[in-house]
Amino acid sequence: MALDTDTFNLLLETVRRFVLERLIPREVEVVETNAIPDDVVREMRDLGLFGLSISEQHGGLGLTMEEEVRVVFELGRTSPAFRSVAGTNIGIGSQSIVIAGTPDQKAKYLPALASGELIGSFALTEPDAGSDAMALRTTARKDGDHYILNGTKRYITNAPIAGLFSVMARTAPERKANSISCFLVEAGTPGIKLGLPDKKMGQRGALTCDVIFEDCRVPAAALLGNEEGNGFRTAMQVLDKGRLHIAALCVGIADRLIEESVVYAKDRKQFGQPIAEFQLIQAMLADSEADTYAARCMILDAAARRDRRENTTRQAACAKMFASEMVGRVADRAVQIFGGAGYMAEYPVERFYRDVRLFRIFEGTTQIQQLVIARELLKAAS
Ligand code: COS
Repeated sequence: MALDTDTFNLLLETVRRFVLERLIPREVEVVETNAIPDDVVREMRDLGLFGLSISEQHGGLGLTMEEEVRVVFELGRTSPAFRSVAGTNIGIGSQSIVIAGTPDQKAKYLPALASGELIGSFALTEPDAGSDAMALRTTARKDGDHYILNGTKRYITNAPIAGLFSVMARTAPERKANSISCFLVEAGTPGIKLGLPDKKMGQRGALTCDVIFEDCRVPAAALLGNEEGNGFRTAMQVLDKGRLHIAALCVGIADRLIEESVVYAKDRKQFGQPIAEFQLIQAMLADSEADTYAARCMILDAAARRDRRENTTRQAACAKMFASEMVGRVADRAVQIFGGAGYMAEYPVERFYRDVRLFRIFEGTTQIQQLVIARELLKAAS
């Protein structure tokens, strides 16, 4: 259910101020410590950021998709690591349960995910199953009223701090969607091991690592929806939403990069005048602004369609592809406008340039989005 306009505008304004006053000043600390400070996490919990899209019935704010992306436009104006800690709880870390959980599973986990007391993590990717998600090898073997999980999940966001994993595992050997099921596995269950923290190009503070299951025994009640064979389709539905959320994040970062570029271009003088006076600099600013505006419009349209319960697989893939490529171009132009300074670690544009590279890769590469878009088009025409 949508919030009333005044309440929603107040939320947007609060998040905008929170980003400006509380998050942006802590960006360097996050890079240095590779962690989000506890007091910041507490404030994010108090603001309801962990439960934006989880229903009010389950303790969240119950935002529509359009409202969620508008909040994410704001959250995007700072290091993506801040968004990462809360974003998985309203995205891929909770959506399996929202989409396909039993009433008991929803009641058990969603309130703690919505408050941020529990961190959710989505465990799909494996060493040999990235883009080809259906090739996953992790198995879940039925053993009386339990399942036994074996396998390795890779690059799992928030795994080092997660309390709950949505684990896609094979309950049958054949290559088909029905062979894959989803299990809600609590951290600390015997048989789960975490790998060393991944060393990444950017996004310091957003934690990922391997999650290894070795004869990890979970009760049958951990089977999502109490039904074998719905794991793959659920994962795809989770990603349909997740891709819109990531696209919105790209727009927020692009806005920030444009702002940084404008301030720098007006201040930096060459040939006796601010570089902002040069039309070649203006052209880069204009291209970045038009790119960002186009992505924002696409995302808002896709989100509104999703709120109208239309199938948005194609639109979400379009938005994710366009926005992630777009923010790459905007970051590249920002570095160019900053010139030598843009290559220096002391300026945020250097950090964002590395951070945004991930968006063309995770939650489905650009090439996977192309494949999804084309398949949907061809399917609609047949
Ligand atoms: N919503 C609901 N169901 C979906 C769906 C969606 N968005 N996408 C696919 N499905 C269903 C299909 O309808 C099909 O169902 P049936 O078996 O009943 O026909 C089933 O799932 C299998 O789909 P498909 O045949 O398209 O599977 P493929 O193995 O060809 O792969 C891609 C599909 C490539 C699109 C998928 O593997 C993918 O998205 N890969 C990228 C994974 C990814 O994003 N990883 C990031 C990790 S999370 S950070």
